Amino acid sequence: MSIEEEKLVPDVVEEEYGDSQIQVLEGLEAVRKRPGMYIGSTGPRGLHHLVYEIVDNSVDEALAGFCDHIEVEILPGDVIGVRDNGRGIPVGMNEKMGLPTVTVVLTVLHAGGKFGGGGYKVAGGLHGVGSSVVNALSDWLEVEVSRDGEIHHQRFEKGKAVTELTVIGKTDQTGTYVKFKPDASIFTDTTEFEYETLEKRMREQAFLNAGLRITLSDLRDEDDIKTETFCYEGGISEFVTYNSRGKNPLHDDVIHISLASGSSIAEVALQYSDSYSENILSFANNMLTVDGGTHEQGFKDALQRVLNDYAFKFGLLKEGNAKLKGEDTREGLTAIISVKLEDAQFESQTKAKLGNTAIRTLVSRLIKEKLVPYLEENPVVAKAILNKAIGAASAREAAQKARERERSKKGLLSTRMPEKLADCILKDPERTELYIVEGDSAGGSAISGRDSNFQAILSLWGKMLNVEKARADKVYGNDKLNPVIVALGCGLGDDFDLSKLRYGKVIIMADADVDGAHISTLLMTFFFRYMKPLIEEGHVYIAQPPLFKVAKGEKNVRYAYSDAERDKYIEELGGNVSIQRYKGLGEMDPEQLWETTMDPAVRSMIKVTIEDAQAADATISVLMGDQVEPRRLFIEQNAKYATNLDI
Ligand code: 0R9
Repeated sequence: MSIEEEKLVPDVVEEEYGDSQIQVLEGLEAVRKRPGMYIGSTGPRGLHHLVYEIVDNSVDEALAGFCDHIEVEILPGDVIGVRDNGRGIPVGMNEKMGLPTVTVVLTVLHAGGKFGGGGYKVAGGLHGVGSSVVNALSDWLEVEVSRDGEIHHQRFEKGKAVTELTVIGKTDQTGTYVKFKPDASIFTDTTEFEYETLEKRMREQAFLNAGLRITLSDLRDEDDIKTETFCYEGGISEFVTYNSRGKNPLHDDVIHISLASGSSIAEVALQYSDSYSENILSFANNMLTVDGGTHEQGFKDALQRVLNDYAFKFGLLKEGNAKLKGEDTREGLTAIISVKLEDAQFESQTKAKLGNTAIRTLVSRLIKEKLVPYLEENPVVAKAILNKAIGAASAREAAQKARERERSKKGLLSTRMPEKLADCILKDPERTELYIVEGDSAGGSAISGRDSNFQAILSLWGKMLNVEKARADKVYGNDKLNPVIVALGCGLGDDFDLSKLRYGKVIIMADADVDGAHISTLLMTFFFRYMKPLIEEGHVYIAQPPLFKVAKGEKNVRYAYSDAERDKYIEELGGNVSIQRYKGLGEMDPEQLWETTMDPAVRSMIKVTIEDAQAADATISVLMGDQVEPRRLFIEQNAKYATNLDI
């Protein structure tokens, strides 16, 4: 730090403000000592959380009705800039602290509403408390408040004010701009922001706050500038449409209902499709509640009750018929539940589960008071929904029977491995790998090329069942999937037991063409729906066979995995080379397959990870749709190249 700068730092300030300044420094110290307590982690998740904390403040200003545009920029050096066009954080003196309110907001832990001079109360009501945490965890942070015709500026370093709040210009606008650089000595894993992660959150916030405009820009690489604006007048209705893209809706309109009571409001949007999956996301005060809670449970219970009542009232189910189960009434359902309330109680630190019981009643009333009349006024829609639920109930009963049949046969089958499995010698799943290979000829090459100590090969043939388009009863006992289930050894669905997994790595090896992508996708969908922990725990990989062999004579041979790599090798070898394009795995002899795709020392594989199982659940339908492009994007976004160290 330079001498000039040093003069500006607290010494003087501390004498002047005494106790309050000490309180500030102690607070910041606590955050820097235990960052995890305040932002969950110091990994990538915690890093991105910093942006959410700042943006949440702008969203609160929007909820209060004073702001309609938020701009988020990723600047060179992974600096984040957030701008809103609200009233601007108050700049007047906070008498109690003896500091300007904006300084208090940025330096005092849990400041926010409390120091707002009583004027700060919004439906969200929870936020405005994170700015000081972000400040404490930043190498530096600058704030610019446009208010009362002037632009006020202050700079902080590692949470401490290094300048006074100073007027730096005139303006006819109002708003707040916060720019910060996360402290690399705290975020030791990485300080690099992922555009896609911020994109997902900003889009979500725009859906949850109808009409709010959020612009996200990535300005890090001047040759590859990205910018997107999210603004949805339809709010959560459009969120449902977005999440059910790729599915065939059973009714044209998204059903969108809301009900307010006191200071709380509950809002639900829903649509049924002909798919078999359910995709419900719930939010409390704009925060995703991954583990649900009273709002989600209230919705599910009320939906089940209302659909049963309708079915019996209008004769779709007769006296003596079994009632629809909850899961029957949610087959093919895409829904968003959003509640806003004061004093939200979360059952876990991560705010993943809402606990307020009054919200259960509010959501229940919402369904009863708004969905029942909707169904009665729209009998065609009601019939479509109920036929779906009744169909689901019969399929559930059939699946139950199929499962029981399989279970009773299991005694005979359990030790008999599939015919098409060439097993490995070792039995320790820490070391073993299963290659699932399409087609007998590629399977043959893989069997000859492998290291049979730890590599097992399972060849698949024929048309694989698309589980996205089949109900559970078709999956149990399916002759194409059964060999996979038996070879892995952990069962499926409710009976899935990861501890029984026979191979630590399950590697899908398919041709690098559309058919290959198709079979990989079908298998991933199957794992996702019926063996989710297998993906969640990082056991699923996709092999990466090369696309080209570039050779100069017999000695100089290189394998290229992309066009660019091919061109690089052509140049490196000084031209005049022979180039072979591999159309399929079958064209490689066993040695080549080992050398390029199976040898752990040199191979590269994609590890399939699901950061966000909920989002993937929505995407999997896109993936199984007829278009190739969304599928390619999914694979790109959800699969990460594993380094050779990982594999
Ligand atoms: C770029 C990120 N934006 C913010 O952090 C932000 C905070 C904030 C705010 C108010 C308006 N805009 C904001 N943007 C505000 C203004 C007033 C009352 N309440 C809130 C007002 O003009 O009276 N504040 C969030 C907390 C506080 N302000 C407060 F505690 F200082 F009041």
